[in-house]
Amino acid sequence: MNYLDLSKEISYALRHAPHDYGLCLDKYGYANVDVLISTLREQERFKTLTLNNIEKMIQTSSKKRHEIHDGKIRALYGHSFMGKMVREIAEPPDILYHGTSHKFTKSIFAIGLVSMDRQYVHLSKDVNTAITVGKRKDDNPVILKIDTRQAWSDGIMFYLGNENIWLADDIPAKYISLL
Ligand code: HQG
Repeated sequence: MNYLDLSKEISYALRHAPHDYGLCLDKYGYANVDVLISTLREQERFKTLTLNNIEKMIQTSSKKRHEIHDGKIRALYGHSFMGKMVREIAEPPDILYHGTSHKFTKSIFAIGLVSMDRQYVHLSKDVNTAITVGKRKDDNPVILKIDTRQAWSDGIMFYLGNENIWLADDIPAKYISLL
């Protein structure tokens, strides 16, 4: 079993296209893992898929993207489908970071960070994580620093993603500076 392929497929199903996989997500983003397994088994490359494979894929992945509880599985971040999944509101660290492409910075400093195709803005706990995220878009990404302490005290909401990624509602430009 190729765990990278499995991770990508499960991320796609849970983040962007649950209905295509026969999944109905609850308001926290959880879906029945047995239904997911039986849908994925229809593909030749996943025809021997077991729950154990999925658990191993989650454990060995470089990023914690999914979690399983009581027979249900969800993606921890990255969602795009309509309607907002309920995430746990939490007070963020004083500073968070966002790695992105130089070509977006003008717009970000004009209108702030917006969630674009996803449900939430994604922020990184540390600079290294932000660099990794930004490199998906730009070989030499720009790293933005977010004054989350001020944003939180002004009422902007932040939510738990995983140990490295925080989720947030749109972040106005006044809280954003260049690192
Ligand atoms: C940009 C991956 C212009 C924003 C990563 C970003 C992450 C603006 C892009 C997770 C803008 C959206 C999410 C504005 C925001 N004007 N551009 N006003 N506001 N943007 O991919 O944060 O590997 O939806 O800077 O590692 O890059 O898939 O978000 O570049 O954790 O598990 O709009 O996805 O995780 O891009 O990445 P994305 P992201 P996985």
